[in-house]
This record gives sequence, C-alpha cells and structure tokens, in this order.
Amino acid sequence: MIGGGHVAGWVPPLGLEAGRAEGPMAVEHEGAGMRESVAGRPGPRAPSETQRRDLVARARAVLDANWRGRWTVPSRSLYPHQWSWDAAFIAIGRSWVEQDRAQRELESIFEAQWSTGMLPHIRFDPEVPDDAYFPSPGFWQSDRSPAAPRGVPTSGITQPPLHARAALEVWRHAGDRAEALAFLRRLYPKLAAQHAHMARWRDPDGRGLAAIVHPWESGEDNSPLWDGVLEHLEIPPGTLPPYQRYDKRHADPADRPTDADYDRYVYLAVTFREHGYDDRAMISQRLFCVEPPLFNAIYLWSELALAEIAKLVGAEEGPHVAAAARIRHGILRRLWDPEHRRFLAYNVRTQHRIERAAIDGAMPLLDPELPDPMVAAIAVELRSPHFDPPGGLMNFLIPSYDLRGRGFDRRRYWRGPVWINTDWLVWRGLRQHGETELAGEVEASIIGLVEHSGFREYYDPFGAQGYGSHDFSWTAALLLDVLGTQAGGLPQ
Ligand code: 2M8
Repeated sequence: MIGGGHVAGWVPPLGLEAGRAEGPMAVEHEGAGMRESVAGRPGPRAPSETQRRDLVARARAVLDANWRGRWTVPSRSLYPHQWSWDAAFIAIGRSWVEQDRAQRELESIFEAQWSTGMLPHIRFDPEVPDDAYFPSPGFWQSDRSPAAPRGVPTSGITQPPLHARAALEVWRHAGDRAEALAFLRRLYPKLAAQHAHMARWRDPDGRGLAAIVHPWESGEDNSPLWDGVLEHLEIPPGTLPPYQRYDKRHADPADRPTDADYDRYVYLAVTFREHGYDDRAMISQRLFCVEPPLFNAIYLWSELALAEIAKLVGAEEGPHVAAAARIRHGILRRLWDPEHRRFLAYNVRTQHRIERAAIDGAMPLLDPELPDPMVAAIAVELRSPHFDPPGGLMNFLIPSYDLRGRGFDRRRYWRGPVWINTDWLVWRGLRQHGETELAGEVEASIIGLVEHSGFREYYDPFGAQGYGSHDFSWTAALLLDVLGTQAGGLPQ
C-alpha cells in the first residue's frame, strides 16, 4: 500500500479539516430542487431537456462574461489574464457554439509562443493593472529571454500541451469547414513547434517523456504529489524578492496554497528568471524536475491529434505517429508501477517514482492503445476507497488526490477537491476504452456538481460545496462538451 499515513477505513470528517462547520447541509444551491433533479450517484438520472437547456444558457453566459475580445479569462476576479491549458479547454467547449471565438482563443494564446516553440503558461493582458494578479509581467520579465515574443508579456514556463487536441476538436465541431481548415493550416506549424520544443528540451534522459520544472507547469499546482519533491529546496536568505499574494483577496485563503508553498513557487521562478529562462539551465539544475502522468498523457493525446491534423493540412503524419509511440513507451516503461498497478509521477532528480496516488494515474486512459490490463487496473482504482467517496447521493467523483493519502485536503486547491477539467479528461478516456458505466457516473458527477453549486473552480467530493473562484470558464466550457456529447446533442 502506498501513500502511507492514513488510517484504514478512514473517511474525512465533514467540515473538520479547514476548521469550519460545513457539510452537505451547507452546500450553496444556485438552482432550485437540485438534489432531486440532478443525475446523482448512485443510479445517475439523465437531466431533462429543460434542465439541459438551462445549463447550456448558464454556461454560455459565464463564457460570454469572461470573454475579453480575443480570449477568455479563467475567472474575472482570480485569474484576469489568458492561461495556456485553460485556453485549450475553453476552445473545446466553445467550439460547440461559437467556432470563431474558439479559433480566436487558440490563436491568441499562440501569439505568446516563444521562438523556441515554448508556449508560456500565461499570456498577460497589458491592460490589467499589476496588482490584479501575482506574479505579474513585472515579476516574470519575460524580455530577459531573447526567445520571448516582443510586445506580448508572458510567463517563462509552460503548461500541459492540450492545444493540438483542442484544435482538432474545434475542426470537428466546425460549421464553416473551409474556415476551420484554414485555421488548422495556420496553427499546425505552431503546434508542431510546441511539441518539438518539449521533445528537444524537456526530455532530460531521452525516455520519450516530457519533464516539468515547476509545479505551475503541472496544472495541478499544489498537489501533495509535489510535497516531497519540493522538500529538498533550501531557499537561501535574501533570495526571495518581497511579494504580495493577491489571490487571497479573491478566494478564501483556506482554499488556496499556503504561504510556505508560495515561497517555493516564487523561488523557483526567480531562479529561472536569473537564468533568462534558458531551457538547458532550467532542466539541468534539477531544482524541480518531474515527469507526471497527466502532463505526458495529454502530450501523447495531443501528439496523436497532431498526426490527424497533419493529414488534414497535407503535412506528414509519420513524425507525429513516431513521437506518440516514443511517449507511449516512456509512459508504459517509466510511469507504470507494476507492484502497485498504478501510473505514478517520476522524480527525475531522485530517479524514483513518487509513491503517491492522484487522479494523474488515470490519465493514460487518453491513450487509445493503452493495454487492457492497465485500463482494468485504473477502473479498479477509481472504484476503490482511494478515489470513490463512500456512500450517498451527495458524494461526487473524482477527487483529484487519494482520499486516504498523506496530504489529502477536501477543499484546498489541487489537494483533493474535484475539478471539472480532470473529471472531463478521465471521462473522455473511460469512454474511449468502453468503460461506459463508470464514464456515466463521472458525467453525472460533472452535471450534478454544477447543478448543486454553480460554475465553481473546484468542489468538495463530500457534499459538492463549491470552492475557489465563481463563474469559472473551463467548468462552463467542459459542461458544454459533456452536454453536447449526450444523445440529442447540444440543446440550442
Ligand atoms: C491555477 O494556477 C495559477 C498559476 O498558474 C494560480 O494558482 O495562480 C491552476 O489551477 C492552473 O491549472 C490553472 O491553469 C490556473 C488558471 O485557471 O489557475
């Protein structure tokens, strides 16, 4: 058994971890009679056509309110710029209803691409004041790198490369096929450069996998997966610049990372800044160097999409098929732990797998060729007490981290709450492998969480309480994709 530090049969007491008296009864209800009306668990019930129509209208209203003319902010309060993998999720959802905005979303984030091919994790909006979000462009100083685009302030690190997959989905849903093909032609060389950057600079020992150098690159920034990886970091006195966290103004500090975690994030970023965000330096220092299943499964899924896009635009698919095979080989060889029958993240610095279970472990389902015994092992794990909250209609799938694992926290950002984007990725993977019953339960959870608590950033698996920011874009976008995929398509 891995994870350690947990008591057998333990269930997190409602509302105790964060020192608050909160439980199912304290759930915010933004709609009427939701408990009866949602597709709850077990025994999911499909929402009625009226409910589906209402959800679509509400999701579209969130996306419209967060549209900034050329891109969508993840949240108007907490995240007032454009984020990289958010843009991909948003484009996927938007593509059901607005082809033009979906295309613009992806093209805007690629305006921030560096000449090395690196796609930064934030494209800053110069019109947003510096004190709206930390770290601001003034902190990152991306112009310290000759590879950064001139006139477009960005961060200096990347995020999971979901963009080729998003571009393919946009094409698949497009009403104007000619325009969608022109869009793919414009984007293809940029997507190929993004992937080439990872193959060239982020594969420290040639295993086919991409390594990340900062928890912010993982997308699941504050996961307990990184606790042990960050432990070795000693922050020399005087290295941290004075900084102020603005996130705690916009969200409850109990839902956000601790100050000690933030110091480490800032220390890593400052160190990379001092090296002008030089790829070689960021990898070779091994300050934080990890190969996560989530990042790499998305990398593989997008590489396969890139092969399809190449065919559509008349380019060669062969190099992408070969690259996908290399990534698959890396995932199967390096990230699969035969003893525990789980996919685990790999710490390149210590040369060991990180023996903690997170929703990451289910992401290789995105590979259509994942061998059946591994698909089965993932399904068993998702149904186990590590990821399936016990009992009752008010518990929801899938917690982002092992419910029984060391460091689990049901409300704190990436340490256990359910996120709609990770649910959606696993839902796609389960469907692809014919795991329809479990996929149906995840789908019911996605819809149920939104019906109970609105378009929140993340949710308590025990009771659906919503946390983090309100009117969160990828929650709205991915709900559109889920509803659009249901029989009858997207209600207009
Ligand atoms: C969160 O990350 C940012 C830093 O990039 C933050 O906490 O300030 C993460 O959930 C990340 O995955 C997401 O892309 C971003 C914007 O939604 O917020």
